[in-house]
Amino acid sequence: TYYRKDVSEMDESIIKELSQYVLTAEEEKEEIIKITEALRPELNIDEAYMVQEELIRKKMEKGQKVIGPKMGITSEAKMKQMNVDNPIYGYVFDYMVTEDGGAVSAGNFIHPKVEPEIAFILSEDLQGPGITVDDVLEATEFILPALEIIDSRYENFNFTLPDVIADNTSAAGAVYGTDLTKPEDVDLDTVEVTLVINGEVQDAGTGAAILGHPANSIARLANMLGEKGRKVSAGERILAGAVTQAIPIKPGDHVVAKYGGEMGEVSFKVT
Ligand code: 0L1
Ligand code: MG
Repeated sequence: TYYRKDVSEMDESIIKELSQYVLTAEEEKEEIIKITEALRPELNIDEAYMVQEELIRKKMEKGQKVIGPKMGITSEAKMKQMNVDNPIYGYVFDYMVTEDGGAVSAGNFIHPKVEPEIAFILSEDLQGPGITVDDVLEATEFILPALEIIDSRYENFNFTLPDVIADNTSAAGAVYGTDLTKPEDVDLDTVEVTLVINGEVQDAGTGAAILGHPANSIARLANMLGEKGRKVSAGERILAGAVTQAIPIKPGDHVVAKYGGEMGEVSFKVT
């Protein structure tokens, strides 16, 4: 039955039902009312990650492959807006990825928005607790530009923290740049990133917008996953978080994120 407070008692059938609820919305591109309004008001964060895990399992069962984890709600502004202190994580899958400079079809989404991110590739696995910024930088093989497309499955991006965790943190698309930079060759907290759509600057920020330093976001991820006996793996592309606000995109848009510090740029077109 619904309305159980104890996480360990959340029925397996409810986890399955809630994960199918968000999966169907993604597949049919039909927005849904948030879980905490439509189905389970008391959904908490632990339960929400159980729903996300089941969603990930369902995708893998279909043959879809994880490219890497992503961190969400990593900016001061977003945390304040949602009244939370902790970032969240989800996973980017192969079917979400478009090559740098390629075309993304708006018809694949409900109400997509784009945000420029900083991505990491590690040369060794990291598992918390106790992972620090220095540990992350030491384990980092490359830093790369990335654009993330977020597309909450919920009406008007209207959700609570557990809702968005269950919805795989709105993960919907990713474009990774091809310019790989060594971590010692860029100041990740001061590096400037500008989001340009159709030649017009939409917003700009520095790496510090991501939890003070992008490597701090990866450390938080390794520590959160460590609590579950999981880790961040070498070779995965990891999205650390957004440098600016997310901007809605539509057919005809040409989206470019330009990075300082010789990190290069990354772009895509919307059709
Ligand atoms: O990647 C993100 O920061 C998005 C997390 C989910 C919040 C949203 O959909 O706005
Ligand atoms: Mg993001």
